[in-house]
Amino acid sequence: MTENKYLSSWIQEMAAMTKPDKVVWIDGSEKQTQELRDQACSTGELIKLNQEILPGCYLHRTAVNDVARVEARTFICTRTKEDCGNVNNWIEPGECYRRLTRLFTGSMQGRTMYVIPYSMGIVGSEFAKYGIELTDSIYVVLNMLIMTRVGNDVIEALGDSGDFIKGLHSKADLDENNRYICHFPEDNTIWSVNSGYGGNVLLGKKCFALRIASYLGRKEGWMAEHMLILGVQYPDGTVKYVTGAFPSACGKTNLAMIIPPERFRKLGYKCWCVGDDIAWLRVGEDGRLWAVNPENGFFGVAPGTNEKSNPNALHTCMKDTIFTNVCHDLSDNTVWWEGLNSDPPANAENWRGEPWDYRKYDKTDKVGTSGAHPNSRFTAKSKNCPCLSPEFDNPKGVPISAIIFGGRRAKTAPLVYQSTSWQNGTFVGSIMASETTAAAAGAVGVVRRDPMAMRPFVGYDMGDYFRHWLDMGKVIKNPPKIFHVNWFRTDDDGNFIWPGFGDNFRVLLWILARCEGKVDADLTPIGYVPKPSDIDIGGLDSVSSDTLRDLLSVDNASWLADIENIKEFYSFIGDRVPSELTDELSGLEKRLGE
Ligand code: GTP
Ligand code: SPV
Ligand code: MN
Repeated sequence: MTENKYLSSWIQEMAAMTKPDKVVWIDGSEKQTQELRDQACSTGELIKLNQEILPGCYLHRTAVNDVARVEARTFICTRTKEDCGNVNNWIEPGECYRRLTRLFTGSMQGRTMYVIPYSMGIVGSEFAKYGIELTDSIYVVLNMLIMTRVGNDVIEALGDSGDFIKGLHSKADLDENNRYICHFPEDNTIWSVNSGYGGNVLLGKKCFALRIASYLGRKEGWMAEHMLILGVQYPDGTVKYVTGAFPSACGKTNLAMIIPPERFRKLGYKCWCVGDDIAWLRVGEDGRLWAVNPENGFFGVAPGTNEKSNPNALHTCMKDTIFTNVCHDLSDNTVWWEGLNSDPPANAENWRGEPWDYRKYDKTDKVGTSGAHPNSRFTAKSKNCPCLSPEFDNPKGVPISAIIFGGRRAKTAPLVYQSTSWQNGTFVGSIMASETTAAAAGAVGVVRRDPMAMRPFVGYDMGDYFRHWLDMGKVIKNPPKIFHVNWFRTDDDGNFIWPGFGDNFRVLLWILARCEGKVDADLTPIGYVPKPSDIDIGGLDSVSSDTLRDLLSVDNASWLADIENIKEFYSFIGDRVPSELTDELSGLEKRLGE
């Protein structure tokens, strides 16, 4: 099927180990894709949904113990432990290959091995990178067909080169005690076994486009980041682009598809989505930072998505979509999730496939009682997004004016603030913290430090990663300005104070005005904070000017309390944390104490 000798000998070797009954090449054609969907429906792997209401849509349920990324089972297998760093899990590569070889041996017996040639980025473009994923899961094939650019043209573009990422995945027996998501950055290799869930198995996404790509980016002088890319169009037609790094399930997809409040729409503002999860960033000939979204689809969080919070996402997933672990409405064979509307289906099956009684829903036990799993997802085509940027297919990407970091912080972080320089902005990213969410296995709602929203996704030592950010700052002549936002501040009863979603546009306007030098700000110990009168809250009844003042306030005491935790985190990362950042930390501590 291929004349590329690197490719054919690797596939032979992997097939000799996993022993599939047959090997099938995925060509990206609609005919083959439909045959696979039909086959998956015949075995129950997919459920065909109501094709009149949801054309091209299917439902999939994962195993009950396999519903999120598993960070504890994710490994970066560099030759030396130092290159992996303390934040990542490490297994010596030889030992890891041996351990996983035992698990992969014969794991595809009685199954088909699918060969998926895919591209991250536009096939044939300067910045595209290619991968081959071998998998025994039709669900993985169908998701990769949406999330990446798949087909024979990838094989053609690859030619006789050995420069591709070798991904091997087997569901094996979904044994969670032997689940491994392993990366070998020095070998361009990813091995994933005993899972069938999203980020663990769609190897183009977090495994390649972040973990392996961040490693390559450092080597080659570019950056792979957990960032959305968004264009803001002004009434005069100019478009400014921003990227945003928020931890998993902290609002990237929502911000990426934002619709400005009506008042701004009437004035002629409009927003465009370039990407919702991953950005590859390079320095352009003009000395600015340019961003490309290497993906071709969205693997978005379903719960909370509705006509009001994110109409663009809702419309995107009304056709050609695979839903994973949502609630199945049996009355009309459609889907439902918490936060879709206030009308839960009476005749339904929950994400586990059991009869579901919405009256027993208990907010304190979402996993146990909800219709949809809190980390249930839709896999939908970028092309179906109503606000997809006209630049989506531009292989050069888009020039970035601002980088926005953010997280879920009930207290401490103000609605928005601006760093004072690239170095200070790198520091702001490095001390990011957020309450954990259902996107990864483990406790939810615990504050943890998550630098640049990349804690689970850096393919090498975190200190070296900070150094790479600082180094990049030296070669970007006109660097983006760096900001931090927090949409999640709560009152004493735990309610969000800021309305969020579309109203976040008001903060974006301040951010872009700062980039253009068009608006003043107050310098505080943490950076520049807006003067309350400069955030346009016109038409926003739920936010009084007092509330806004509160949202923008910097409480020195709670920041000082955070300093100890940051110091502990820096020392956990180890001695590769650049001295520029420890200096920034001392500077912050000193300013807070004055
Ligand atoms: P990953 O796909 O896991 O990387 O997540 P993401 O960063 O794309 O998060 P997403 O946009 O899917 O949002 C996750 C959850 O946060 C959803 O339940 C949203 O409804 C909620 N959310 C998003 N934006 C806001 C906001 O501005 N305010 C509030 N209160 N909630 C928000
Ligand atoms: C995330 O967890 O950040 C996601 C979903 O985007 S996954 O693809 O599972 O990583
Ligand atoms: Mn993500």
